This record gives sequence, C-alpha cells and structure tokens, in this order.
Amino acid sequence: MAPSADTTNRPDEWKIEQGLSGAKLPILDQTGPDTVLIQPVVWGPLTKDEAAIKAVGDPKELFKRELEGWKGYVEWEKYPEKKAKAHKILTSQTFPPNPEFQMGPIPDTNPVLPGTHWKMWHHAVGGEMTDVPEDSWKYVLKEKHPDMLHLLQFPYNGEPPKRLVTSKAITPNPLHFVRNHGGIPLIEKDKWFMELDGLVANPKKFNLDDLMDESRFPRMDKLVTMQCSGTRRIEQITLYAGQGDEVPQAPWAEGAIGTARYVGISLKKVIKECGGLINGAKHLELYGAETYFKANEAMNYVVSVPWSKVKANEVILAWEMNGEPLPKIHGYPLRVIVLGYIGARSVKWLYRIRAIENPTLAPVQSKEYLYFNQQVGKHNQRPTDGIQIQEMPVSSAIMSPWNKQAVVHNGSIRCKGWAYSGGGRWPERVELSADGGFSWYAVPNENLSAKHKWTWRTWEYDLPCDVEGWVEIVCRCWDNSLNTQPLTVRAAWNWGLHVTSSAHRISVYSINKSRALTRSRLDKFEQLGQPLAPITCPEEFQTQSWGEYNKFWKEHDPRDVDD
Ligand SMILES: Nc1nc2c(c(=O)[nH]1)N[C@H]1C(S)=C(S)[C@@H](COP(=O)(O)O)O[C@H]1N2
Ligand SMILES: [Mo]
Repeated sequence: MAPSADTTNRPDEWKIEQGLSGAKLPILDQTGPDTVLIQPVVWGPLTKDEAAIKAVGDPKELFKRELEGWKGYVEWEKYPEKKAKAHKILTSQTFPPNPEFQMGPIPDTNPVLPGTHWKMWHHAVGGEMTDVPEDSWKYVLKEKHPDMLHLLQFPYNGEPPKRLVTSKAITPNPLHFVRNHGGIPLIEKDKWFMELDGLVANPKKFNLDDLMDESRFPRMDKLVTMQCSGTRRIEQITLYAGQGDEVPQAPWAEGAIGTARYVGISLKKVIKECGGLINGAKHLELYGAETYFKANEAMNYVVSVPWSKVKANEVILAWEMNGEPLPKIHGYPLRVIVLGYIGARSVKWLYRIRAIENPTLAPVQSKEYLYFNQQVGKHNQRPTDGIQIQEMPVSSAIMSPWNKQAVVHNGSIRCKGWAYSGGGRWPERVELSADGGFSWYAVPNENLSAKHKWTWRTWEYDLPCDVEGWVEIVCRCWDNSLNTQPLTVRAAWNWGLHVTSSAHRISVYSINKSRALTRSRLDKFEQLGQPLAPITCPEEFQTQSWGEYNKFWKEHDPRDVDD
C-alpha cells in the first residue's frame, strides 16, 4: 500500500527521529512558554557581485608570484593591502557551505571529501592561486603511495590505511601522512632562501648552502615521530559532533602519525649567527609559503614556538627525510621539525622566521589547535578559553584487528598498533584488555619496537581471549613519566575535537576455535560452503538434530514446572 499522501513526515522521518541524521534536526527553542522549532539553515543559490570583484583589479597583477622559482607562493603577511583585496573578492560572492561530515553520511569515495569551497577560494582569488589545487593533486599522485586514504583532496589531507600505518617502525616517505592547510608550493632549491628577522641583533638571509655549511652549523640527525593533534578524531566525532571545519577538523583515523629520520640543523645555532635575541624576544614565528584561507582572509601558514624549546635544541630546520631530500609535499626544500610538539608547529615550506615577544596572533596559533573544556562550544567559546596545544600527551592505537571485525582464533587475538608520547617522553609499557578495560595484559618488551626519546613504539601481541561473542579490546600506554590515557572518549572529548588521547577501544566478535562446539560448527560451515561473515547473515542449516533436542529435554527438567 502506498503511504498516505496526507502525511507531513519526511521519507526519512524515522531515521531523523532516531538521531541517525542529526544535521536535519530542528533546534528546539524552549526559552519561551512554547517550544519553537528552529529549522536548519537552507543555503540559497550562490551569488557573485561581478562589478565589485572587477573593481578590485587584475588578479594576475595583484596576486602574482612573489619570487621567481617559487610557484604557488604569494606573500600576504607583508602586504595588508593585498590581504584586503583578496578579502573584498571573497566577500563579494558566496561559496558552498562546509560539507556535513559529522552528522551526515560520509561518502564512500577516495578522496573522501573533495574540498570544493577551498578550490573555489583559490580560483576566486585567481592570479598565482589559480593552478594551486590542480598542481597540488599532481604531487599527491606523484609522491604518495597509491594506497593512501585521501581524506580531503584539497587542501590535501591523507593517511595510510591501517594495515600500513605500523607495518614498519620507520614510515616510508610515500606512506607518511600529509596534512596541508593550502596548496603545495613548488619551490626551486637554488632559488630558495629564508629570512631571520624581528628581534634579533643582526637580521640575515640564508640559502640552503649557508645552512648546509657544517663549519657554521653542526648537523643534526634525529628519528622523530610526528603526530597531528587531530589523530583519531573520528572517535570523538562518532561519539558527539563538534566544530566542523573541514580542514581544521579533518576526520582523521589513527594514521595521522608517522616516523622519519630527519637531517638538518638546530634553529638555535642560526639565531646565534644572527647575534641572538634582543629586546625581550621569547618566541619564534615560523612562516610557511602556501596560502591558507580562513574566514574570508588570505594568509600564509604562520605559527610560533617558544624560545625555551629552541634553546633546548629541540627545533630543527630539516632538508632530508629518510635519506632523501624532503618530498615536495612534506615541505621541500626546508621545513621545521619541532620535537615532541603537535605536527602543526613543524612548518613546511619555511621562508621566514621572526623573533617576537609573545606567541603569534596568527590564526593557526591563536584560534586553532585549542583544547577546550567541555562546557565550551559553538555558542560560548572564546579563543582564550582553550589551551594552545604544544606537547602531545601519551596515546596509543590498535591497527589490527578493526572495529566490528569478527576474528576466528585459538584463544588469543593477534593485535598490532602504535604507542606514542610527546614532549620527549616515550612509551614504557603498552597494555591491552579484552574485557573493556577491567583486566590488562602488558605487551612483552620484546614485542615493542626500539625505544627512542622522540618516537613512537610499534607493537604486536597475542591477547588472551577465552570468551566468545562481542568483546571490547582496549589499548593504553604508560609513558616513562607514568602518564597514561583516560579510559573513555567522553572523558577527553572537546569542541575542537583535538588530542583524542583516550584508550583506544574496538569491538571485535570473538569466534574461539579452541572451544569444541565452535570448532565443530566452523567445520560444518566449511562442509556446507556457508560463508562466515557477516555475523548478521542468518544460517540456513539446523544447529541441532531433533534427536539431540528431544534427548536433552528427556534428561532435564522441563521448561515450566507445575508447582
Ligand atoms: N606550511 C605548512 N606547514 C605545516 C602545515 C601546513 O598546512 N602548512 N600543516 C601542519 C600540520 S597541522 C601537521 S600535522 C604537519 C604535518 O606534516 P606532514 O604533512 O609532513 O606529515 O605539518 C604542519 N606544518
Ligand atoms: Mo596537525
């Protein structure tokens, strides 16, 4: 029978009512005597004020390449007027809204999200920005492994699939995750230089030959794990939606972490060459050459690190990654590596360092990468309510098996994963639980990769599991300071969806073949050619003969008793 034409229900009414389509729910306004429904915003057609845009001027002139041999680099920070012009262009038209990837279905595609409005912003500003999205994608295809999971095509954000995250303790370059806020500037090595200015005694410029001159700067060679503060964000999203900007809140799984050997020099020595800091300088502002768009403003990628970190020789200017020149996508020809801090401070395509008094006001530092208390969210958060994230806390993740996977085993489940701690702390012990975090087994030391001050440890373990059916496998790490992880996602959930440091939990369906009944049932499945998965697929054969059934009831008390 056709549904009644009189209904005011939507076809997906049941799903919406069950909270399976949260973005479609009206907000309830209960501030008055009656509850008022505030329906979700409906975005109108895109508009464009052609005349206003034309009046800004010729983009080819306004937004031209800043330097010869630096394709895709437009300097914004030195030219407030140029920023104002880009702002005018961007505010004279409308763009599609941010895609709903938290309270709506995630597409089954790779790239998962295309980054439509980011591409449009680049095209709208024009000039040197025009080719940036296409050029960047070319380098993704050229430099990254074909199996990378492209979370966002542009700006490119991609991570290796779980089976490859920890397949080696040192991540091969093509498999190292990539996190970009804009395009990939294509800078020629011989044309590259950087400025060191601001509050230093003698501001100077350096090219690569200067920095590679071992008589001036001793080499540093370090094995380093870099972790994005968004790693494992999908667990927070799955529990509760939060801030939903596609780039700042890219929906990472456990692969936004990687380990490489970097060669370079200590930034401290370069500052010394400039005669040291003066006039109360306490922070170093680091500039990356690409363009980032935030709130209709064009800017370069700028963050800062404290002098105390630089002074400890924990900020490296690196040109080599795993024995090769830095790949273009990882910051060629020179990037910063900040040991033990979130990835965001390790600026790629570095072109300027400025000594300053206070942490930079640049939005990536002052308005993003903030860790809020749970009482703070969309309708009340202020940047100063958040902790600016620097050192990463201790964390870990299970790479195998996968959440919701069925595992046939002989009494123990083979698990693999990583563990990491920031700030120069390292994993001392990794523990696994097969009962949701009540009892814990330690991964034997010989099953952990080598211990280093600034790196993760990968691990493998046969986790004893006697029970059948759904089990919750949990992993946690203790670092050398005996810090460990909160046990639930909720305990550390935050509006910006950063630093998912809770113990990693997965649900696995245990099929324990060391038990006689399960073993004989599995043999029967095999004889009958009945597939094992998915577990929800009903089986078509009898699991007990009528003879066995009747024998049971003859030998036991009946189901119901009379008195
Ligand atoms: N210039 C520049 N540097 C950058 C970024 C960026 O978008 N632009 N992203 C940062 C972030 S958030 C992370 S996690 C790391 C990722 O480094 P990778 O792409 O080499 O893995 O780079 C950092 N450095
Ligand atoms: Mo990051």
